[in-house]
Amino acid sequence: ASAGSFRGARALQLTLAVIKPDAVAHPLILEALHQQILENRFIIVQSKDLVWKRKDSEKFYAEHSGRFFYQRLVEFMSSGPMRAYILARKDAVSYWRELMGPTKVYRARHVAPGTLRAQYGLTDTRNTTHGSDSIESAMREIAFFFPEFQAHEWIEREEPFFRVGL
Ligand code: IDP
Repeated sequence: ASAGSFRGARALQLTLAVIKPDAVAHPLILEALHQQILENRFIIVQSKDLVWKRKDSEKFYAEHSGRFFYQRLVEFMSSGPMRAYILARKDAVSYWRELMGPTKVYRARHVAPGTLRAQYGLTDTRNTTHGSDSIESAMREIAFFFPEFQAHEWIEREEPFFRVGL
């Protein structure tokens, strides 16, 4: 078979996944979330631990400025270490969003009890994980967290047979 017919290759996609400070603060929860990434057969392209300054938090969540939870959110996201991942998988963007569950933890517990936020989230703000909501957001957010990562180069050099959703 030609390289282009490699099973599943055409649907391989990149996404940004982040384990937020509430979950990184608990080693067992961090480990459980990491295991979920592996068990769901994501390829970990890159990962790193980092701490945001308040201005990073404000910039990343600028679209929410003015919302009632904005101050709480930016303070929380700059309150301690996070772990960020560039993940690759078939339908990575929607698959990770499904796994995380709804934004609001109380709602997640009712409608999607098996999801990461339902299982490990503390509050609507401290909801354990972030995931890009579209391919376009994924590219922007990957660049925000991993400015040195060259998505196009990775696709061409490392995975020449994959057509990542770009
Ligand atoms: P998402 O993280 O599921 O994409 P967004 O609406 O983009 O959801 O919100 C970004 C983050 O802001 C959420 O993950 C959560 O931490 C926080 N947030 C969103 N809505 C609320 C709320 O109603 N109360 C408190 N925090 C919220």
